[in-house]
Amino acid sequence: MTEDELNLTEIAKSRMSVRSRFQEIARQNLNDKGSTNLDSDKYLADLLKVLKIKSLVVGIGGAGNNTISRMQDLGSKFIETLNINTDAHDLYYSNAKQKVLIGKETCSGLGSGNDPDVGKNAAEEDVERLAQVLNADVVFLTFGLGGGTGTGAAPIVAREAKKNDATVVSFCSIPFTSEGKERILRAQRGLKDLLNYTDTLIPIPNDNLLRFNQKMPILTGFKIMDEVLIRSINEIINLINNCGLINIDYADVRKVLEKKGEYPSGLIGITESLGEEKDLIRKARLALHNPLLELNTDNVDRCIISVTGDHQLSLSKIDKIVSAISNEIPEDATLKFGTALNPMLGSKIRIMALGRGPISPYVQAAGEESQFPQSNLTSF
Ligand SMILES: Nc1nc2c(ncn2[C@@H]2O[C@H](COP(=O)(O)OP(=O)(O)OP(=O)(O)O)[C@@H](O)[C@H]2O)c(=O)[nH]1
Ligand SMILES: [Mg+2]
Repeated sequence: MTEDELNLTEIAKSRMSVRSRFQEIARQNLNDKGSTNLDSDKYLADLLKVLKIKSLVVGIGGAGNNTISRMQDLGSKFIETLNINTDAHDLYYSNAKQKVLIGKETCSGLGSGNDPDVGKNAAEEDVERLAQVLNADVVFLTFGLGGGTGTGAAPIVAREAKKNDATVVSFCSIPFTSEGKERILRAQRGLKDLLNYTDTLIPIPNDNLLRFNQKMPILTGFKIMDEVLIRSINEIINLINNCGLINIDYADVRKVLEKKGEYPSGLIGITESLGEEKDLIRKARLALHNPLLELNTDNVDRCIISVTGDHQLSLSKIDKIVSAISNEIPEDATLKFGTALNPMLGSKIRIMALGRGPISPYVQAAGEESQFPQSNLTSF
């Protein structure tokens, strides 16, 4: 490897944000007049080597660690994953690519004992190690609110990722009402601590899973929740990695994920249709009005629609999907759509709506320190 290539590899791996990596390459490619050699292929080739957007998916606490393990089991081999826990047993049996045991002094590897203050102190104890490993442009956090580790440590992890200039996207579950009032109160406090450090914040109330089946055993509920979280994260990462191939670029994705306003917002929904007209329209609307999230879509100010299908995906079908969604959001919202090919989907068409603006009623309640909404268990 030449000295030049070595330097590029180091820049690509470095903790610099994608914008700083861009600037560094511009600085290294000066022409005789001392200005950046923007038009040369060498400059463009160097840029491509260092501009790959780095995503990292982080599971915190027992629930988060389980989600990541399932993600790896389901074959997301190319995704960088990191598990963080105070509980050595849980961490050992999880299968993230990287692991960090936090709070050796505070918890001795035995967990937080359901105490978010202990979870928080454990993360603070290892804050330097966390800062080292939280090295990505987009950091996804996943955890269950209501215990001690996820609830207490997630805001510290989010804070450190933001210090490294990452866009932070958090997915968390709100405990089942049946788990008791104390867990709900802890969840509320954890959510409030997160507000300042996360760009997109998507809490998913476990109770909403009961709308599908009220007799569902709790472990089945957790499994379904894990799958919802994994699909959401996978689809956003696909969108980031496929940028350039379709009509959406990373700047569009970043704008949708970035925080705007007092509270972090976020909407995501993924559905699949066999392509018959009525079903396409119904599934497009369902992606926007994700029944698990209870969001008011009148507040969408930016929206990305991604449509994936096989090579026969027609323009008219894409048009139906985009129209169905654009009719449901404010006229002045910025809307972008893109398509991707995935022959594995067969005759199915996958629709993802990703939006900025709608604030979860759970985030609102946490910010205002009022009670969480009561989930009504109407079936779909
Ligand atoms: N999706 C999912 N949620 C879970 C799972 N296990 C627990 N939960 C939910 O996550 C919440 C927090 O639980 P844990 O993740 O076990 O708690 P923790 O963050 O490890 O905290 P401590 O064990 O108290 O230190 C629970 O109240 C449940 O609502 C799981 O396997 N998957
Ligand atoms: Mg635990």
